[in-house]
Amino acid sequence: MKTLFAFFLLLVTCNSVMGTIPAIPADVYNHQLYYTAPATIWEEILPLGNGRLGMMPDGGVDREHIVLNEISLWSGMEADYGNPDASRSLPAIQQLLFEGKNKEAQELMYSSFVPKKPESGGTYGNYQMLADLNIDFSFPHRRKTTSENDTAPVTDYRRWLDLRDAVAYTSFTKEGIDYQREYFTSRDKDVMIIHLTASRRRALSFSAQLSRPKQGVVSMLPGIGKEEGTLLLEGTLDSGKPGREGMKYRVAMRLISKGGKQNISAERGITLTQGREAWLVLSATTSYAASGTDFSGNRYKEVCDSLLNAVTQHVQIKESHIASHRTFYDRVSLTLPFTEDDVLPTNERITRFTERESPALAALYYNYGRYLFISSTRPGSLPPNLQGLWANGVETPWNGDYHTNINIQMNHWPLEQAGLSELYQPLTALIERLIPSGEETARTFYGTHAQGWVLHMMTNIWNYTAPGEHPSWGATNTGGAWLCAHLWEHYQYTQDIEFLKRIYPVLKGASEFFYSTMVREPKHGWLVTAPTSSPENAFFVGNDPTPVSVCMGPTMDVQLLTELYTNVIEATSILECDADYAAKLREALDKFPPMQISKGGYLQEWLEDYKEQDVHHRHVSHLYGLHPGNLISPDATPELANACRETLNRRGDGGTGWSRAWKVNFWARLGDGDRAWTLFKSLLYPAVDPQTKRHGSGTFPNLFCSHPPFQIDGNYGGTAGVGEMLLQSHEGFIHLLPALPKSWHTGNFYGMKARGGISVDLEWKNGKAVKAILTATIPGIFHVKMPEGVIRAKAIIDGQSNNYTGKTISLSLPEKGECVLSFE
Ligand code: FUC
Repeated sequence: MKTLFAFFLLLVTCNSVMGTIPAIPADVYNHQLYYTAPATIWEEILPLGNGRLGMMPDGGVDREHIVLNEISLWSGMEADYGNPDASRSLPAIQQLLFEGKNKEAQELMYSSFVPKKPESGGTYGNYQMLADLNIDFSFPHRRKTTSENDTAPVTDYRRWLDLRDAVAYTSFTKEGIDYQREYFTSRDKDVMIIHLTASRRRALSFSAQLSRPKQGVVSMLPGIGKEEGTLLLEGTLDSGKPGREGMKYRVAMRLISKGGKQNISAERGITLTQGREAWLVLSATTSYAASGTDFSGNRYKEVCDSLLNAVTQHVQIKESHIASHRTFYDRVSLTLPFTEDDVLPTNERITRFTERESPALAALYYNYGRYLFISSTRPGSLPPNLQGLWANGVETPWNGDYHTNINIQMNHWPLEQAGLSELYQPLTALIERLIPSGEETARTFYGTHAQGWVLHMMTNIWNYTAPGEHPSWGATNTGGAWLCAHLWEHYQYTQDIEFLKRIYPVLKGASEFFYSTMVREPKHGWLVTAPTSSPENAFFVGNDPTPVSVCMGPTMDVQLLTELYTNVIEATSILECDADYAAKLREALDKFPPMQISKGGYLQEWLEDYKEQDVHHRHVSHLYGLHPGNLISPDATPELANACRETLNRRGDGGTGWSRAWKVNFWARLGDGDRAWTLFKSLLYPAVDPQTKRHGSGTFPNLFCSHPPFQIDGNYGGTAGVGEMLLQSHEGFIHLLPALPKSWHTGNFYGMKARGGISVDLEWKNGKAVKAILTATIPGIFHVKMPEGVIRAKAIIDGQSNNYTGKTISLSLPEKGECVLSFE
């Protein structure tokens, strides 16, 4: 099936407006980031990762600095945050909310409804970089130089990242000698490899050291017999609790070389003198031992053995690494109109994009998002955190944790559609591990009558589920409900009943929490969450000038819980269980507040038509029902969709990195491709001010999204947005080209997935679909929709040809059945 579009992939998709096509095929630039100088800031560096180990080489000529990461390396420890004051004060807080005294309710929360801190210093911890690897090079001098500093010029410098192969390179020429470095992180062997070559004998000399800003001790394990030794960096992080050890980690590095002389010592690191080809092989592990993952104590001890193993196979490792990466990466392809700007180095391409649009940059961004996802998580690992896998310090912004009021969710938006379904496993496992802690939190914070489990708006690898320490942002208690939407989404895409059976108790437990704790607000008798907040916006009550955040039943909660209850009800009917409970949920759903349109015409964010403190607030939580939720659409609920449009116009097209990415998705769901494209351009706005060098919102030279600072959610949200412009699946329809911007007039994609277990390939020209191939994993009737109105198409299913005409067309496909649709 994929071969159908292989031909198109090789073609340069030329934007005729832009004129001549460079000699190199466009497709290369859909899959490559490149630069003509070493990185000067971290956000210019190319990220590599195997879902657990990460490295970022800056391509420095004399000194190469490589930041290393390991996804489980966290300070802190598991702790009890249960605060008995919380459940005692809950009735009073709710009463104040019933009386419209939100400020007083919030004040009471400050003193009572906050996590109990067991120790000063904090056991919550944070994600930390693993280590710095610095490689200092010395180059042979052809001519006699007068001083050591008299360095010869570097020519033909280039560093690049091949997204298809997941290999990065640096190459340059100095004194007539060509140098090349290649870097990759192998998943199969679980090692990081740097392969260094010089075009002349005895031209490669360097010294490689491992270090860490703190808690790192370097030592060496001598080799046995002829074997070279191993350099180690080890340490123990803070647990945050006096007397308790934190997480331990170990990094190990060895050198293999052809020619030259090796030396190893704890003080100088590993040195090579006058070699020609060398491999630095590194591995690392931590003592994090969460059940069901790979991070066991044994691995910590065995890291040096695994390294030895890899060392003996270093040459073959690259080939198997590329093959295994491609099993993920090659599943999907996207080609969009190309311009001559696309051959520019990536940093210049981003800058040029502010003046002249080039749709192919969206294809690169989409491919990069897929690349980043494959690199930042894998089954058995942890989900990508706020920075994916890549952190360059021991103090990571927002602890580099898992924020659950948008961020970790956005991280997972593109994955199902991009055919990376199994990469849901780390998130699923993380959610399952949270349940015991979430049950505890439900009881301590909400009282003994509280059932099920709850997660507020942030978590970490230590299963934190309590409210955030500041109720103005920490009170949101629908983080778990939102994560349940993801579990359901995975089921919808895969139709995997075994998975549904596994996650049903998680969904049910989340719904039980709300079923047992929601209260009737006095004005209408609606069932609402209380206390809570609409992330992380504030409003004014009456004429009181003090902004408050704590409220009852904000729109986002209503939407999330409508979906949660509906999904649980549907699961009970698929799994034929819990009919009585489903009936109770149905009854409760009837008492939920409706979505309301404010007198200003926009969708109301709160139960009351409060005036918000920040009209341009980055969170647009009340539009959850439009995206990623499925409660609002221009076809099914036109009035609400209009209100969403008003809301978005009022919020504006700016915002932090991830906020812009979300807006791409909103406009795609509203069927406005050009507006989605405008937002995409805003997301791609160069984040580094050329004059001041300060960082704003947009995109860094290495295409990392800038909140600021770097936060990976915007990358994943933007990737999802590109996908949503081309293919959507909700309300029982597969929407082809639902929001195509005018400038994306010609293109193709293959391998994208839609809900219902279906794969879609599509080719379009002049803004109109020409040909599509739908492949079902399970049998079913699939309804296809397109924005043009009436579809006229010939469909060939199992060799049988039929003509279809209609606003939607319904195709019946057998298991693994394929339908080729040719549009008139
Ligand atoms: C949420 C957002 C912030 C930031 C942080 C990590 O709290 O409101 O903008 O993205 O997460």
